[in-house]
Amino acid sequence: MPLALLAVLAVVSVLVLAPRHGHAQTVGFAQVGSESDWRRSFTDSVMHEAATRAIDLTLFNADGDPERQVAAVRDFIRRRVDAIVIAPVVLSGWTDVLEEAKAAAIPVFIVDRAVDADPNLYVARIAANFNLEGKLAAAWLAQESRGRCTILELEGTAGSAAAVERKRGFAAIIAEFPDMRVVGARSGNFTREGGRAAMEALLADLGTGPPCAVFAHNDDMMFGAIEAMKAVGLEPGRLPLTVSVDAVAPALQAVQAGILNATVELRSNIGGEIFDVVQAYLRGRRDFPKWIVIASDLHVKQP
Ligand code: GZL
Repeated sequence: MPLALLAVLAVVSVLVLAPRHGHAQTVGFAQVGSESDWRRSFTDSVMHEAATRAIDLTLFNADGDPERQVAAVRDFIRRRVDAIVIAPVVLSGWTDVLEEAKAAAIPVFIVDRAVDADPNLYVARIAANFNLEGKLAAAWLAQESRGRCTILELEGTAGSAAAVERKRGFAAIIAEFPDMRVVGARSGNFTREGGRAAMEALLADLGTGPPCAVFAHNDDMMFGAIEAMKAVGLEPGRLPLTVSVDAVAPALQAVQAGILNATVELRSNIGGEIFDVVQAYLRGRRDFPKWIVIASDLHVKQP
């Protein structure tokens, strides 16, 4: 191939790959925290994908504090990043800062959880269907218990979309079975320690014999609950039955060991889906669905 043609191709390829404006795309990512195995895997996925795409990513870890998270988004606006990605700790308190981002013409993408705000204030939400996750967990338990079960429920962070919708979906299914009911519920804030403390309190309050089942809004709380159940002589996976959400690697191991009976998968490796949407928007695409759903799947012991 003539040298001149090679030179032209080289120049064209650089121009095509070069980010808009000639500088690396800058993205501010306001993350919930680092409360669970799933969360840490999700952060890793986003950071890895940004590095792969030469995106200049600023990660803010809110450590579960909604006010700090909103303040971080305001800082991203002040710094005029090209795009803002938010995994909101809780549903409430987002309208003002999202309006400020819109006024600054900085696109916002909601990921993982959800906000109670006008959908016109963000480009799209890339997240799983938490309500379906709760329904999948309840449907499995209804089948496993033949529709007769007293249940203890470990709830996630109060006011978070994941906790609200998992609880709502679970309740919708067990309402179809007159002999299934939640006899105790407490928040473990999506952490292992929170799950253990909540389970200790629920077992103490229960007084009577062991519950038929425990439903935890995430695997980390279930791991703590399993510690608490074993400490009082219960055999999680046999009595009580155990079902949770996330399907992190240790949970899949516990499923195969028969200690956790089922876990609903929540994909954490969604950094690629997120930046596909962000970069398509920055290149000019505008026809995104408001909710890009990440699939959820139920995992039980494999033969
Ligand atoms: C759900 C996510 C939840 C996980 C927990 O998308 O927000 O938060 O289920 C994490 O492990 O703490």
